[in-house]
Amino acid sequence: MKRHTLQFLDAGPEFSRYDSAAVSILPVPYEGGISFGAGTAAAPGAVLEASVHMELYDEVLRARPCAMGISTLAPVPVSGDPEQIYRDVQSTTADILADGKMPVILGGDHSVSNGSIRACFDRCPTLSVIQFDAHADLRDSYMDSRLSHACTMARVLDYCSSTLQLGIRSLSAAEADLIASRGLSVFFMHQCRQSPADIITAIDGLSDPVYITVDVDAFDGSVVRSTGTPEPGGFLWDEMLFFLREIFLRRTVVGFDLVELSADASDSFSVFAVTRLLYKMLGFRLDSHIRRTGGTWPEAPAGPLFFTGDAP
Ligand SMILES: [Mn+2]
Repeated sequence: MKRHTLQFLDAGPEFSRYDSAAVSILPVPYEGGISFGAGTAAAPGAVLEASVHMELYDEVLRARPCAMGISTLAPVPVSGDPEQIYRDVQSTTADILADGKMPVILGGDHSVSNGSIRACFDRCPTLSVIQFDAHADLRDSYMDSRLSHACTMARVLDYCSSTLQLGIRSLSAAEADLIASRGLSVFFMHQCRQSPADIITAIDGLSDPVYITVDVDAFDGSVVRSTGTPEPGGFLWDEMLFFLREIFLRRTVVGFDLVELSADASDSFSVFAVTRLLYKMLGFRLDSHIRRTGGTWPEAPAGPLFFTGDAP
């Protein structure tokens, strides 16, 4: 696997070596599927650059999640057509899984999730997909493309029937009809805020393992302002961490992605929020593993089989 010239965090080479890492970050600087604002192609680079300024210690977990080993791969080439990018993301994600590591896809627009979710499903046919997003993304096609960022959950539903959509507050009447007719598990933003216990129940009802796709427009604009198709409302930072923590504790997360950040040189806050979110989620994953296996926090990367106890 080809390494990125930039590595997530500034933890030292022993913490970013592919062979010993538990996690592999795959940047996909692609924005061909977007419809409104540009800038998501620059997001992976901006996150990697911001990450070197981030503290490695997690004050909630009281540990250094970087000890799991986090390797950052060279970006997926994005000069091809959407189908080619889909296949490239799918095959690289499959390779990461085959090496016993958790794939983390760093977009790019939401269309990049198509390939990584499909790869996780092919390896784990009981996969559930949890989406955090302002938008339902249930259109069968958008602007003549079935791989548009507005169609991501429609594509997932082509093959995966276990889904949970959280934070939605923008959808068409046709998407609302689809949710009703298929009985999809969708919690609109106001429901997330009013009935968090219902979401915990829904998480408990999902099959394992779980893939999480986070469109950062799920956040309130006070947390992430720079995103391609912003919507008012959304999760505050602590609300998002609460739900993510519950997911990681209650389910086996096999992979996740962070998409739709729009890099803007005048807004370092949004970039840093996404960078911190990525690291928080990695910490949750390692903490969940340690709790299940009864181990202790590692001092150094423990190798590609680190998740053997609870991964495919
Ligand atoms: Mn969205």
